[in-house]
Amino acid sequence: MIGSLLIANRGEIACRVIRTAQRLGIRTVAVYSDADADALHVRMADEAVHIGPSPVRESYLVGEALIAAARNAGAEAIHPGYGFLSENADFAQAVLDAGLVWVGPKPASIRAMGLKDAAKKLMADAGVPVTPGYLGDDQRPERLKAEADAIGYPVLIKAVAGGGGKGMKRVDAAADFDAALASAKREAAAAFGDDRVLIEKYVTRPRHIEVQVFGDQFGDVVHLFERDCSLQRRHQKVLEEAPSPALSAEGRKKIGETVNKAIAAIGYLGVGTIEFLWEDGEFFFIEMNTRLQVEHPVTEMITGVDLVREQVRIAAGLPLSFTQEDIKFQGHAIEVRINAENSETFTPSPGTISDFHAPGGLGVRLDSAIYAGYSIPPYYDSLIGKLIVHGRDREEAIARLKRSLNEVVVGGVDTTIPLFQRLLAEPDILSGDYDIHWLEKWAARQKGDA
Ligand code: MV4
Repeated sequence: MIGSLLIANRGEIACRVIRTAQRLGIRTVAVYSDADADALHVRMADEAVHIGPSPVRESYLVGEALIAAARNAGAEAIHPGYGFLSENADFAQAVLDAGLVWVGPKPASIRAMGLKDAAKKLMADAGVPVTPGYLGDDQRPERLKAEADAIGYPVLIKAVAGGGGKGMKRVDAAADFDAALASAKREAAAAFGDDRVLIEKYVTRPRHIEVQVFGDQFGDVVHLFERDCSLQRRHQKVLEEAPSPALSAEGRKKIGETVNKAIAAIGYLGVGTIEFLWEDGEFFFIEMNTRLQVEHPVTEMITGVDLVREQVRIAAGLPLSFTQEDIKFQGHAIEVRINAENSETFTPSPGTISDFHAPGGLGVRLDSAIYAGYSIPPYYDSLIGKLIVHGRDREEAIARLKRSLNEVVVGGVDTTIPLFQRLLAEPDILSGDYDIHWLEKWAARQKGDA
């Protein structure tokens, strides 16, 4: 088992990883930038190493500084958290080359899933349904146009090196294709240094369903059911829940069997999330994330599995703690992301937390890294914390969420708490009847009504 772990991240996810590591008796080493000298993750860890100035490019994104910090502190493993370098194959390789344990998938898997055409091909070959389209072997504009015409409009042009909504262009008619292709390639070259694109049939009103998966060194694969992440705005998830209110038991069984087949086929190691579009009972692979995700706690709450403990065990070469047959889920969990933002305009609201009170009670969890007197630095994302609730069913989870939102106190900055209080009065949210466009339409209506 790993004896010491450096957490190459900050904020609530660093605190969350430290909690599990300390419970397992692992010595924890935090890293911090100038702005994070007084941050909670620094206080919680057994040790802390300063890695540089506040801007991420001079601290949390500097792989060499993170590896040097691990060496100097005698940490034998590195956990990347999410974001930052968590899906950077070169960093993962550098960690391994430095003789350290990488708590994450193999660099080759990170690389393979980073290119959307290769990922789609791998999945299609493993029998996973993928969105109909053209993978772009031939990038000549006339070929891409001909393929788009054959697929039928609307289509999506997607950057091969893109992801998470970056590098996507919807085209509604043939006449618009050439201009859209030119700008998609320009943007992809600028953003990713790779202007290759693929073409897909546009799925008009899907839900975003993602399945948590695990693979160990012995080829065992299990899934931990799905999360519904459809409530999002500009590709920023706002509310996530598990299980999805849209999936029937047979739908859940079907998608679970599909992902286990896929993960076995690609020889996946570690924790991963496979993202699908779900529409009218059909699902299509869109991309795979090779990191622990922000919303992982809803899966933990319905399965009782500590995903970070499993990550650490897999990285230490131990087998998974359970088989697929062992895994059942109980009840329903919902997460809301509490950001230091104005809940009407979604604009960041940095500042000092003047007052803070965390909600409690059965089935209530707040993963946060703030405290009264803490100043939210402007260099990083505005996430204050994730409020996660669990109930025996969705209704009980919603009742707990409503009450917890009334209990939590964050003074001194605007937060998205009022947004969730408004959303939980909406019939579509209470019934779970929403797709990926619902929130943006609702927010536009709110503005229109204002
Ligand atoms: C799509 C799609 C519709 N049709 N692909 C957005 C980011 C990445 N996860 C893929 N995404 C989409 N791909 C086809 N063929 C709609 C989206 C999409 C989306 C997907 C999931 C969650 C939120 C989304 C918001 C906008 C667009």
